Amino acid sequence: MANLSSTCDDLRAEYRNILPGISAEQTKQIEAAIKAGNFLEAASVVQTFKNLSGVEFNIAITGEPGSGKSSLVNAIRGLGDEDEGAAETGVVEMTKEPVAYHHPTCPMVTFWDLPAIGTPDFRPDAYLKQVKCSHYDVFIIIASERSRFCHTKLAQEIQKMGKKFFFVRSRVDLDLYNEKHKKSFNEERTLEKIRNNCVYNLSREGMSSPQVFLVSSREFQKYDSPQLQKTLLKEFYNHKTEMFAATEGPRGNR
Ligand SMILES: Nc1nc2c(ncn2[C@@H]2O[C@H](COP(=O)(O)OP(=O)(O)OP(=O)(O)O)[C@@H](O)[C@H]2O)c(=O)[nH]1
Ligand SMILES: [Mg+2]
Repeated sequence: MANLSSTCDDLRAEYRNILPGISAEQTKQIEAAIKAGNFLEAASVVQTFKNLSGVEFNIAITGEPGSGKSSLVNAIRGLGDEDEGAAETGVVEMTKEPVAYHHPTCPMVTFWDLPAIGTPDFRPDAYLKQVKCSHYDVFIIIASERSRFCHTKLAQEIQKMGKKFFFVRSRVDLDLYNEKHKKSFNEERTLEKIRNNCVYNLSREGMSSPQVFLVSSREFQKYDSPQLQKTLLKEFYNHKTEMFAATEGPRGNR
């Protein structure tokens, strides 16, 4: 019991750090939503911040064919793959053009399920132009296997445009399952190995401190999903704050 209030203080301190200005009540709402794996509910709290209801935030999800882009969109929107309004997922190529997904309680945040990079219709050299990359505020690059050159190249191109990317390593539930038969199996160590490998591959190509998240869309509450959601919230918050400064700045100077 004694720890309860200190836990609340820690929680507020953590959120005050990443989302300055939010109240204790809002902190609780955000944390509960993130724990339930409901990013959009958490984002709808941030949405009201600074009264900038018209600020859109566009998150693009990109990666190779079958890497789990649509599954992640569904998981992050709190939907099962067969729920109404869910993105289509499957074992053959599914997503053939950018598709927007939003939510009634948080209409300003849009997830864009992009077609896969590296298919005959979307070759790497023309891909970002084809998917209208300038439209998106941040990118999630998703990879379901060992990092390939294609991912790092994509990350470089996104950085060159002055945009941020987050790297999601998907389907870690399957990686753990595949390693479990080994006598020396240790879940934490396996996850750390995967994480370090992703960071190493991105850093080797010149990206400093890349943000890597290990996620399973099947077990969305586990692994790095809470950190991914908090990072997206922070980006949304910063985006709104920048817009606020841009609209208030000149008037403030008068
Ligand atoms: N076990 C497990 N399977 C996953 C996960 N994410 C995706 N899958 C499965 O992987 C397959 C491909 O997932 P999609 O979400 O359709 O992949 P995508 O990247 O959208 O595919 P395209 O749009 O065709 O490029 C499906 O059978 C999913 O059920 C995960 O985290 N864990
Ligand atoms: Mg898809």
